[in-house]
Amino acid sequence: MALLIKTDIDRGNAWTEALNAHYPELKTFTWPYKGDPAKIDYALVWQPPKGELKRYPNLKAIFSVGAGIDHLASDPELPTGIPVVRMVEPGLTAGMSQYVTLAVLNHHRFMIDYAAQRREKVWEEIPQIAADARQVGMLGLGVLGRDALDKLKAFDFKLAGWSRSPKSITGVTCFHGSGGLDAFLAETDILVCLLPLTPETEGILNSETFAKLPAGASVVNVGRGAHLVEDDLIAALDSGQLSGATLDVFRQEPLPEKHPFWKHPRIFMTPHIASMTIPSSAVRAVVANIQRLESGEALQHVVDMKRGY
Ligand code: NDP
Ligand code: OXD
Repeated sequence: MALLIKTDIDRGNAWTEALNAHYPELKTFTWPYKGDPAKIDYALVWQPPKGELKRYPNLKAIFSVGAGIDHLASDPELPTGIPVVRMVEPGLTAGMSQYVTLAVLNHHRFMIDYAAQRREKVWEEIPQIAADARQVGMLGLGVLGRDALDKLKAFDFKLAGWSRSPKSITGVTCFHGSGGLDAFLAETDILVCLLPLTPETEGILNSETFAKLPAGASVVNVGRGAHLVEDDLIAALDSGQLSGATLDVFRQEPLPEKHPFWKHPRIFMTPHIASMTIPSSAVRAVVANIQRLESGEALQHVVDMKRGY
């Protein structure tokens, strides 16, 4: 049994070491692979070159190193009929909840304004707003969105969420479908995007969406860069409809040197690090799934490729 590893976010041989330690019977190879493609049973990949995976005729499953699988869905030659498994692992979930909490508190406590004041050497207090007077609205109530909301409960924010199918979550006002979006946005002061990128969700953070938020709301995009219409964000920030944005993901990564986001005073940015899969914890999810498949059980977290997530 052999597994091919292709990941840009591996540090050293972390995946190889973790897999060898947890599953010595599994042979591991790192990409680029020069051996016989027919000998590869599993692929564990992040952003493989388009057309790469079709080279392996005996693949039994494709594991995404990340939670998002848009890097696979966008491959026009992705082999069909082979299960694609997204990453669900405690380290990735914990990292995302940390980042979302940090970003929400940054906006709630006016840190973008204080950073501007600091640049101008201005010493001025901005009146504090009680957390229970603000609503945090989560676009996406999946593994990551739900955990982040759960962690935010500690701060007393009003919490709301929006998903495709109806949900009932204690302490969270739930909305769903296109019919529920406007009511969700109308009360949301800090909007967080944790949606997968699909044809339905692309461009969802646009001027129409921003106009439906209360004036002065802020936006946190940790989903994918293509969820955001970039010019619409700049217009909404410059008009004051939005007071700030935290962006971790971008249409083009790395963000081009001349991109206006770099210098925008009301944008806080990070280079797609909101959360990272940690091989030493994620290895258990991959190994358990391979063992399931090998013993004839159903795989967990298989993506519905028609739905796109
Ligand atoms: P899940 O698949 O668990 O959850 C997706 C959620 O989005 C579900 O609640 C789903 O609704 C909802 N959704 C999907 N399509 C629609 C739609 N058309 N309308 C309304 N709701 C919709 O994903 P995860 O929580 O694991 O991950 C979410 C995304 O976060 C990833 O796809 C990835 O893009 C991003 N991510 C970013 C990282 C970073 O470092 N910046 C790290 C990890 C992930 P329903 O429940 O009804 O199906
Ligand atoms: C992911 C990511 O999808 O890191 O896991 O973006």
